Amino acid sequence: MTGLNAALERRRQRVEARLARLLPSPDDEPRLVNAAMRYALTAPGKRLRPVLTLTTAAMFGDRRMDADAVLDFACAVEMVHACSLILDDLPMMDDAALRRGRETTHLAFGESTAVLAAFGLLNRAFAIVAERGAGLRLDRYTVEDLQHHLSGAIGTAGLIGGQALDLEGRGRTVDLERLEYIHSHKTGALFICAAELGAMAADARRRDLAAVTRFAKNLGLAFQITDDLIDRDDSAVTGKDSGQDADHHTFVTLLGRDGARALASELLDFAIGSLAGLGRRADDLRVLADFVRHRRR
Ligand code: GRG
Repeated sequence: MTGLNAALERRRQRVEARLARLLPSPDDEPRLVNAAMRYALTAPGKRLRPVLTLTTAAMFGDRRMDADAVLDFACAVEMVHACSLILDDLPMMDDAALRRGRETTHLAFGESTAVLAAFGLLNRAFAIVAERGAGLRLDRYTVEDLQHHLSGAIGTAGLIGGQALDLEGRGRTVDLERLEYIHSHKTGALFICAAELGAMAADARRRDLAAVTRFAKNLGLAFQITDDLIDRDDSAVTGKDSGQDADHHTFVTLLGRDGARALASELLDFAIGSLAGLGRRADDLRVLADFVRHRRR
């Protein structure tokens, strides 16, 4: 993918090659749900969140690190993301027709199968963290810490909470503070979790973990703002319906395009600033921040 350096691109490809292998076979029952899980998960996404997991792990991991387990954690994060996309696209939520350049999962498989596939992916993600976490040899964290971070990121203090307030705010006036709250939860929480899982799986020092958390918090919010900026772009490039945000407040409707771009840029500068104590080890994170700054899809 353009904008990633060779190391990041390699990580993206490792995720791409692994994802489908972690799912139940499409030949096994329930075939339709298994097929829908595969359809949603393997659709051509950017894989930014799992790349973030692999990158923070690479920054802190030594020879003892279980690289295969970390890859599976990264894929588990992508499963949670794919689950959230299926649910977000449903008629009772965003009612979207196009995602990642394809029909949304509920249009391809029907709503009930799509909902079951979403929960199938979520459940699989937790199973992977439990299975793979059991083999980690960490001094500073436990497998329960990893599970706790993941469930916290998804719950009412994370994606679910952000989505709930987003839906509540439709058709109403939402101020900037509220919008930041919504998106730092709806979108930001999984970026934070992705970065933290990698750092924890590499047994990073608490101080380094805190720097990574600050980086991911700012990156996640900036990512959402750039998402709002490209919402009206050509769906042939973005792979999703354009103008999907037309009926609700976004950073662009509140700040204008220039204001939104300036805020995204400021957040990305903060994100990069959080890495000051990590030196050259954090260079790949700096590249990821620049990828978000310039992305068109
Ligand atoms: C139970 C996991 C779970 C969630 C329930 C539906 C919901 C609560 C939350 C919705 C979260 C959501 C879909 C936020 C939007 C985040 C966003 C900007 C998505 C687009 O991400 P990209 O551009 O997509 O990384 P690709 O396709 O490249 O992966």
